[in-house]
Amino acid sequence: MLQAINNNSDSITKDIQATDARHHLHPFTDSGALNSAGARVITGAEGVYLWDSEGHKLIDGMAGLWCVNLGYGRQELIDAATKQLNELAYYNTFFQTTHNPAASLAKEIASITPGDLNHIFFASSGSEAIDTLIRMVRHYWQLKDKPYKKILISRENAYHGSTIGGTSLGGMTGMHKQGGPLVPDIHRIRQPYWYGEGEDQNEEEFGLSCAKALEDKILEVGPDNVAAFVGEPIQGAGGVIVPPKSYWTEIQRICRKYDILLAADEVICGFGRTGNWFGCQTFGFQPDIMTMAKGLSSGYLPISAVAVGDQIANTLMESGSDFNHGFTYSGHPVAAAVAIENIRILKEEKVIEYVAEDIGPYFQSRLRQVLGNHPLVGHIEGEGLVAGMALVKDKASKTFFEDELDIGLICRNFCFENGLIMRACGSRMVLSPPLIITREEVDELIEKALKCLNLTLESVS
Ligand code: PXG
Repeated sequence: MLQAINNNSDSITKDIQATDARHHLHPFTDSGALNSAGARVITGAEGVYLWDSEGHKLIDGMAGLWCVNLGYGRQELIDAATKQLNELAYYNTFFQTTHNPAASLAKEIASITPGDLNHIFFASSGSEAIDTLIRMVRHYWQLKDKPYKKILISRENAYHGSTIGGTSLGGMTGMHKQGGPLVPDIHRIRQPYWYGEGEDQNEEEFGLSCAKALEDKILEVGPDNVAAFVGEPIQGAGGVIVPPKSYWTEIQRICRKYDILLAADEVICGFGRTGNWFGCQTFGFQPDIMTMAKGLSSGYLPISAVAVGDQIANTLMESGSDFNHGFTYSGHPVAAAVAIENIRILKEEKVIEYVAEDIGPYFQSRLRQVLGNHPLVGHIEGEGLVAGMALVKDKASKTFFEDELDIGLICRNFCFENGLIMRACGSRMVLSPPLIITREEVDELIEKALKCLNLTLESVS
């Protein structure tokens, strides 16, 4: 009987893989290589666990793709979507129309964002939110009669999505090489990666010198030409790079000094990931505009938003003209209804407080206790429930592995084989589990990570 079930699941897996290989092009993937290996087929999920078609159970150390903040299978989110689908499955927010989910979600977001980010523009993905931000800040300066202020400054190794705007704003060289030319008038400065690039400076000095790179860049291109600086409070896809404490407040000071808008890309850091509603609160700065996505709906439906401060929004509203920008699904009622319910649960269950006071500190300290002394782990950094680990060849001399070895990929493959999803960003391993993870589940996750680091070490020794 068991044999029959296994044979059956084997053939179902093979069928899905074959169909996938024939017709499905995967994101950020070498499709030829994947098609010959066959994709893993995910079939179900509950809480912090996933199951695949071969019956393997995996603990999801990445909350999907940094987004399933409330974990899988939350009935309230499913019910919110079902109810809204029955009432009004779709209507747009163009042409002088609105609906309760879009209006109510805008109010909710305005109530949790810091400062005067009181006006919300909706889209469906982080990339669309970033493209909206690029167009909106440039348009803002045009309305202010300063059309020459159009340069955006971001950082090397930043990730801001993969539309042409997101790719251009981001600092991923592998992406820049494909599908260009990129959007003009975007400049990048160095990233605040102290462990990898800080050399002899102490952390706080290094933070200030990375912020100084912004001032140098502004002076190089001319302050009158710069529209905005954009950054992730913690770089996510870049490998979870946590800036020194001195960094963001100095960046803010420089932006204010030169009349440059400060934009936070909160697509990963938003909605509790770092122990506050937004990453900018963890680092003590106030953006003029911010993007959010992922955790806004815990990934249950695609929705993103740009929260716009009074200064920019009032200029748009007083311009007497249309902002010619928007998407069919801007403010989609079903996605908005799920996001409203998601925020309600985050508030009612005090999930942000749980990350800040309980599970975040537990996760960070267990990571360091259990993995900190591992010979492969050069450094661990993180805040709340997000962390990155640098894998190194030699800890004492801080020697990194050769890129060709792809140590991160070796480790990630051991993780998959051993029931753990841990992402590799180059040679950095990153974790970003659902915010509802328990202490026991954190222990399990870190035990599995230790086992996989040991296997990785054995395989390269
Ligand atoms: N900004 C940031 C900071 C992000 O992390 C985006 C924008 C774009 O969001 P969309 O929804 O358009 O994907 C992101 C997305 C990875 C990975 O491999 C990270 C993201 C997306 C896909 C893969 O870590 N972040």
